[in-house]
Amino acid sequence: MGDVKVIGVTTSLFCPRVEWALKLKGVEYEYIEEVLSNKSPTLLKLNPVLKKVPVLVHDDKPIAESLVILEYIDETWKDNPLLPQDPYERATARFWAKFADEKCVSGIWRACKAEGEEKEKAIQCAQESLAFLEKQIEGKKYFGGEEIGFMDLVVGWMPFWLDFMEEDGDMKLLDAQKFPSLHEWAQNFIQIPLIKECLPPREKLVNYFQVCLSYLRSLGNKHP
Ligand SMILES: N[C@@H](CCC(=O)N[C@@H](CS)C(=O)NCC(=O)O)C(=O)O
Repeated sequence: MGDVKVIGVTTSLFCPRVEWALKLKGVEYEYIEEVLSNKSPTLLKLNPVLKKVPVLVHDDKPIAESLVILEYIDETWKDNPLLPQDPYERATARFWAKFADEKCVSGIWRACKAEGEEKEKAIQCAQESLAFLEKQIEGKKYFGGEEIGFMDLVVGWMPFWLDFMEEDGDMKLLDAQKFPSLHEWAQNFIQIPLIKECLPPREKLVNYFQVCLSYLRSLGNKHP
């Protein structure tokens, strides 16, 4: 198994997916909390290119970018596979994971940040992305079928973090009427004990996005 460490921050949407994957595989690891306002020499050494969390360190070898980390974990520890075996299904799962991180995360942030006239348009745009996820989960327990897989971990932040984003961003995105299957998946996902174990205490996220939004709004159009 070797020595496994995860460098993360509690408030990050991208870090728990790494911990969930390790837990699903039964891999023991040490979690090290980073302070992004004053990045540690360790983080700068382990991820000198992007300087972001999460970073996985396996036997002193660092791996950055959460989707890359998930694939590394899946290839290294074979129990409870995250990606399907069939190459086409694997490619499809990767496509949707990339879509969720690139389109949904940024669309939701944009809707959160938008004010005035732009708000409705940004909400509609974010919901168009969620509609694709709704189609993917329709009629299924998990995105990959009967077991938790790659895509569940990738969008696994939604059931918890989105609540706070909706509140601080003064909007409703994951509407149970519009997205019944995604909403049901979210309700169920968050009840799984292994998933709950890696969620931050609620008080850590209260007003967290409000502070992020004030900062992002102060940047104006410099932030996507
Ligand atoms: N694409 C990256 C995104 C990671 C990311 O944005 N991490 C944030 C925390 S949520 C970070 O480290 N930000 C520090 C910075 O941008 O300087 C991944 O999937 O790992």
